[in-house]
Amino acid sequence: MAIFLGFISPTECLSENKSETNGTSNIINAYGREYQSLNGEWNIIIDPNDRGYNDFWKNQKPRNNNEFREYSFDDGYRLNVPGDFNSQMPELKYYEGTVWYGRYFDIEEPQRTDDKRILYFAGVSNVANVYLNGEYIGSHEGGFTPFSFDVTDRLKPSENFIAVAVNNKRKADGIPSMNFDWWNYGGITRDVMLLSVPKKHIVDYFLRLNPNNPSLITIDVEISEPIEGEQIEVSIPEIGANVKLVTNTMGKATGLLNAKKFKRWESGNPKLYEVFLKSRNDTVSEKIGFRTIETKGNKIIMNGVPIFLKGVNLHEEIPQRKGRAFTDADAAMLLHEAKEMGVNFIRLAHYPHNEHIIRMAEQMGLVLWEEIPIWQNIDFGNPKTDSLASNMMSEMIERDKNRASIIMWSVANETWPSEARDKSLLGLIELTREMDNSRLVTAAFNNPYYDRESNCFVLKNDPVAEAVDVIGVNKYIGWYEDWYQSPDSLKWKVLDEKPLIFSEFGGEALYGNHENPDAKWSWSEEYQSQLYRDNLKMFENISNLAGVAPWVMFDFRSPTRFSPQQGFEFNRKGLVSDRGERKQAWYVMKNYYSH
Ligand code: GCB
Repeated sequence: MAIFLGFISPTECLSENKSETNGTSNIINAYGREYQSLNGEWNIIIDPNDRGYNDFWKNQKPRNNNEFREYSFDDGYRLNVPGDFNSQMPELKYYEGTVWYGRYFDIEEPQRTDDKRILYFAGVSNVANVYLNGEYIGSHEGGFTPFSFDVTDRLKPSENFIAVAVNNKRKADGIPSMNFDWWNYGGITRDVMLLSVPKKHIVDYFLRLNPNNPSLITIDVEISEPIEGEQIEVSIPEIGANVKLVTNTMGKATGLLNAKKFKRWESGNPKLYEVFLKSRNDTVSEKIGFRTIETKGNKIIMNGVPIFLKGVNLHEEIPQRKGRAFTDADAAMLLHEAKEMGVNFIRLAHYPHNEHIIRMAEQMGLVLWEEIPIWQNIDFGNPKTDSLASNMMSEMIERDKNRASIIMWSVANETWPSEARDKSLLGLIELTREMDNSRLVTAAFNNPYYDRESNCFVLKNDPVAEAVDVIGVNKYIGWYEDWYQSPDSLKWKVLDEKPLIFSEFGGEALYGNHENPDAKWSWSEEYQSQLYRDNLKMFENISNLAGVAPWVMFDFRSPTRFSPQQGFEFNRKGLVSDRGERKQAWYVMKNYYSH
């Protein structure tokens, strides 16, 4: 008879153990540190009944035939890490539940033998419970931002056993929530690293041009322990600049660096400087760019000059492989295809993308909009959901605040006014500005509406739209909405005192389909490209238009798409097919952007 002891659910496990979580405050620039990669093939156990929370995490000696055990990581399935599980095994295509990942590792001696060892996960979708050598070490919820644990005292020289229970079940109080229009990829989807850092290390820093006086760089630095009086030198050898800062009782220091001689990071001309930060015990360096971003009236101004954002939306999915993107090569494929169309701007939809994409975009001079996965139907007002939203926002800003390419943080996609939503999102906007006053705050709205009397699109009574610096508008005119008037006579007056980005528009087409070109239901390339031409015509009437971003770069997998025209389970609004074929609408946008 099977021994069955009952089990605890992953959610219970998460909340019960939360207080035990000893995740260090997230170290930034993990890739700039000495590390041992824990990527590779991991053993897995698929656990739809959450049986494993009782014991799968215990030390797994390599199988001993005399030992009684009803499960084993050995000799079973294996999955690549990083990588989503849904695209790696046909059995897991639609899976939503727990998968246990387990592996052994010996530790490589770090260069400094008394270093601290930090176990760093760049991203696990969506909830992770982590166990090391038979002990629970912590958990994390949110699939798109990193988390880490100080494991210095828990490691053995060899045969360390790490187990991670990964759960991607959709939840009503989750972010995103029960329904969203992309594949719910689960798994250890990003890099896993064992970092080596000095015991007292530089854990966090933020350098940006001072918005009030852009000939100065404002610097905030934090060391891992609250030591007062520690000196930190920040230098940029290329221009002979340096400054010495001293920490306060919390281990934090602030200062200014003269930035008169700097070349700015510009879209298309992305100057980056190697910046060194040196404390008594630690040195870290990273390439950082400097630019200003602000709004003046209804314009977006970068480095003092108005910029029109020629954009596109991008999911973190490799169309040809039909799975999550996670490598530098993936990033190159996605970004180069976007750049080919002539864009200077990418909206990273609908969640923080991996650092490879963001850093490469920065090197390529592409301007970015980054957002958290608040996507319709969020359980605003639920304290658990609201605190999850704040965590996600903070973790995104923590990780990416030194990236000059990011000019906007977005708090939400397509949410409608209500007391609870307004309170949550206004709170998030405030948090964002507190953490980073050197960027703009935005959100994507689908509630502007056509007012027949004035033949005009308007948006009224939305306090969140009033609060953001830049308003994003998602409208599928010619697709989900019919044209109310001819495109060139349709007017827009949506918060026209501030900049507006048309953050989504488009329609579906199956590459190579030229049948019934005038009919929407045909999914023809002709219909899609005409829809693009019409929208571009309408844009001429939007006085505060500061940028556009078609939905979307590539056809992408979505379980909410059911029609045969779509080839099932694909959103076909891509300008490029899932096999890399450019549709007619791609050329319409290429032409628009070349002027
Ligand atoms: C939207 C959403 C986006 C969807 C898109 C669509 O408004 O923001 O995530 O995929 O529409 O194709 O319907």
